Amino acid sequence: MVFTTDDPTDPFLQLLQPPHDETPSQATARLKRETDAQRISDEIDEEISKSKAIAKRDSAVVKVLLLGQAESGKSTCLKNFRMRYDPQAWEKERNGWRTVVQFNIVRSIINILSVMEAELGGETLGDDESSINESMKFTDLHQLLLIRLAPLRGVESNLKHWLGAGAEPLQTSLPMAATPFEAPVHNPSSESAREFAVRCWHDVVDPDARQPGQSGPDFESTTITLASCRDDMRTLWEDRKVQLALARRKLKLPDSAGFFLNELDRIATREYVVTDDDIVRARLRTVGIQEYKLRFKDVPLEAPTIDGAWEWRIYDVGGCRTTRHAWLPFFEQHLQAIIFLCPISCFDERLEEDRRVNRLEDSTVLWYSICGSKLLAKTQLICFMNKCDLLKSKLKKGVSISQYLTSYGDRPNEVVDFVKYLREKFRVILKERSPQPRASYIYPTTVTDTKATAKTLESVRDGIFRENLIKAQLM
Ligand SMILES: Nc1nc2c(ncn2[C@@H]2O[C@H](COP(=O)(O)OP(=O)(O)OP(=O)(O)O)[C@@H](O)[C@H]2O)c(=O)[nH]1
Ligand SMILES: [Mg+2]
Repeated sequence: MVFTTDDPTDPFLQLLQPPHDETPSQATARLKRETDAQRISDEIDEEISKSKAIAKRDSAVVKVLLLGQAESGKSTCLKNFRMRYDPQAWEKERNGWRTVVQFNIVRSIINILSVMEAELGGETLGDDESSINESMKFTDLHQLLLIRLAPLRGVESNLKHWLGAGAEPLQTSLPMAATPFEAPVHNPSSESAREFAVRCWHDVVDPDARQPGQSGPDFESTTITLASCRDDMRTLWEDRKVQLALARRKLKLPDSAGFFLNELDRIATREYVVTDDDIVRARLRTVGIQEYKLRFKDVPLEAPTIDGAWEWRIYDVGGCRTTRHAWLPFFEQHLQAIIFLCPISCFDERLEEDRRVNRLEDSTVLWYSICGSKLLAKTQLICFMNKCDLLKSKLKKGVSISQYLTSYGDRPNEVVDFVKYLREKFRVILKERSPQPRASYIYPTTVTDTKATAKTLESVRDGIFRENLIKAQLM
C-alpha cells in the first residue's frame, strides 16, 4: 500500500494529529508550542548554515607555520615558497636582497678581522697558546690587510643604518659555557659575531615598505668600496693562517659565508646582479613573526576558494631559544600545517644560545613536543630533514656521526643511512606521540637548492590540499 503525505490513513500523520477532545485553550497552547519549536529549529538551521559558510571560508585559507631551531632554514624555506608562487613580489624585492648579500659579506670579513686583531693583539686562548708555532703567526701582510680593509667598517655602519629600526643585533642571553665536551673558549670576536636580526623582511627589502623620507645608504659607494676591497678580501679569506686562526678561535660564520666569500669575484663588483641562489643564501636572523600571503589560482575545481583563489598564510618565526615564547599564540590558532625544519648536518654542533645543548638533540626534543601537543592534534606535521648538502660535505671530511650520537652505533657513516635512521626515528616519535593518528610526511631537503625544493613544495602543497579538502568535506 502506498501512502501520500496528505493521506488521512497515513499512520504517521495520524500519530501527529491533535487529540480529538482538545479544548480551544489547549489548542492555542499547542499552536504556540509548535510555533516556538519551529522558530528554534529555524535558528538552529541558520546557525548551522552560518558555521558551514565560515568553515568553508576557513578551509579556503590555509595557515602554515614554519618551525625549527635558529638557522634551521625556516626563512630560506619561505623564500622558496615566494620565489615559486609569488614571482612578482620576489622580483620587486630582488634589489633589496642585493644589499643584504653585500651586508653579509662585510659582516663576515669584519668578524674575520676581529679574530686577526685578537691574535695580533696577543689575546691568548689559554693552554692552546703553546700549540701555535711560528709558521702559524700573523705577519706584516696581515697587518696590511687590516689597514686596507678598514673602509669596510664604514660600509658596515652605513648598511646597519639602512637595516634601520627593523633590525637589531641578536642578544643571546646565555654565556658561552664550559661543557663536558668542549673547553671554554674566550672568543674576543663574539661581540662582533652577533648576527643582525629583522622583525620582517618587508621593512628591509621591499622598496614600498621604506618610510617616506627615510634616508637610504649610499648604495653606489657601498658597491664601489666592496669592489675596491675585492682582492684583499679574497686574500684574507684564502689565507691559510687566517683559516687556522678561525678554527682555533672557533669563530662560527653563518653557513652561507663560505658560499659568498668563494664568489667574491662575481659579487664584489660594480656590475653585480643578485641571483636567486644568492637570495636564498642571504642571511637575516628572524625575531618576532612574519606573515606572508600566497594565493594559488590553479586549484582543482572542488577546492574551497575565496574569489577563485586558495589563500595561504605562512608564518615565519625566530628559532632562537630566547624568542621561542612567540610560538605559543600560534599553537592556539587553527593551523592546518606545520613545516618543521630539522638541520640534520648539525649532529656535531651546539646551540649558539646554550652551548650545553647539541643541536640535533634540541631539534629532536622540539619534534617530540610538537607531535605530542594536544593543541596541534589536528595540525598536519611535515618535517624537512634539511641541510643534506652540508651533511654530505661534513661526512666527506670524515666527521663521525656515532662519535656525537652513540645510538647511531656502527651504521655506515653515509648520508643515505643517516637520513634513513633519522627518518625512522622521527616517524616513530610522530606515531607514538600524536594524540590521534597522523600521516607521516618527512622529506630530506637542501632548501638552498631551489630546483629540488620546488618539487618538494609541490608535493607538500598537494598533501596540504588533500588533507584540507578531506576536513572540509567532513564538516
Ligand atoms: N648549505 C645550506 N645552507 C642552508 C640550508 N638551509 C638554510 N641554509 C642557510 O642557513 C642560514 C640560516 O637559514 P635561515 O633560513 O635564515 O634560518 P632560520 O631557521 O630562519 O633562522 P632564524 O631566523 O634564526 O630562526 C642561511 O644562510 C641559509 O642560506 C641548506 O639546506 N643548505
Ligand atoms: Mg629566519
